[in-house]
Amino acid sequence: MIKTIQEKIEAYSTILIFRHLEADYDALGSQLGLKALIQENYPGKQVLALGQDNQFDSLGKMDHLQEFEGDKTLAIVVDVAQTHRIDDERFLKCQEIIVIDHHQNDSDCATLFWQDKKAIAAAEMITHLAIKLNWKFNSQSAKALMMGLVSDSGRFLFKGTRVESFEAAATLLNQGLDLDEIYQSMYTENIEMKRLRGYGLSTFTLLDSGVAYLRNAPDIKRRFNVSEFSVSRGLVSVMGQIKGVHAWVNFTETDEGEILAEIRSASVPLDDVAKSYGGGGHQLACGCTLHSWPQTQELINAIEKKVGTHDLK
Ligand SMILES: [Mn+2]
Repeated sequence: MIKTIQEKIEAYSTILIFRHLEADYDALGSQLGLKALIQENYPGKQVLALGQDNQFDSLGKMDHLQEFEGDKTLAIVVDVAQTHRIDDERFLKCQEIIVIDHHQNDSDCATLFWQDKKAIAAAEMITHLAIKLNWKFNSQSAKALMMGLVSDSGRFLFKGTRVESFEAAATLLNQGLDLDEIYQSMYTENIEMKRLRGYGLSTFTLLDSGVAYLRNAPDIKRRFNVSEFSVSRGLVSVMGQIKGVHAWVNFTETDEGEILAEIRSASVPLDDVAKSYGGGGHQLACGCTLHSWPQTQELINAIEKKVGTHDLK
């Protein structure tokens, strides 16, 4: 697989790299890390990272492409495998589409699919790809990949962190990274975000089944002066790592009236529940989009049922 990926990269002079919507550190770290790796190791190639501009400026900026001839172009999609979740649909026009992903979902668009469901981060996969191909790292690729690895592993805390995660981290740290600077840039929050977490922590509901949830109306983001992404992704973690909480869901209504459900679990796999609502992700960290508040109750019921079949302390 890795050799085939190398051959494809060598065969094309233009390579476009894509990642998922609602970019996070792993999506961007994998995307921009891979871009920097290819540029460093194949200097003649045109390599662009596409997708919406975002707030993660510390990782680097997105490229903008007006015209391109898809028939001579290789697309590499990282940290996502399904068309509807990929930011910028121009990958569909490319001659070949390599997908590199660690989520549970199958791919509906890959011409070459490298999936490793056990990898803690797509950045872990790309770091090992580079190690196996003897590619040179530079400070840019190492920093981007490290941020992806650190973020998706929850600072090497999440279940699924493995020997390969630390091997990847060791290789990246050997490039002379300033780990303190990386952690400061990733984990120093503004006061609005801290206040939002305080709100979430003091208001979430915990059911007798050990399932916890939060329901966030659209005005929460305005009340705390934060983004919708901050409410949806930032508040889910406040219900985690609490004794007796086996699974937890953060529901966030958008201005368009859809409800984003971020689902987490301590040990019981819940990705099948997310998939049954058109979503997906990982076994213990997944999500889906719902269309009404009654559906949130259905989802909670489904999770309670799944959790109830397991013997938990
Ligand atoms: Mn990821």
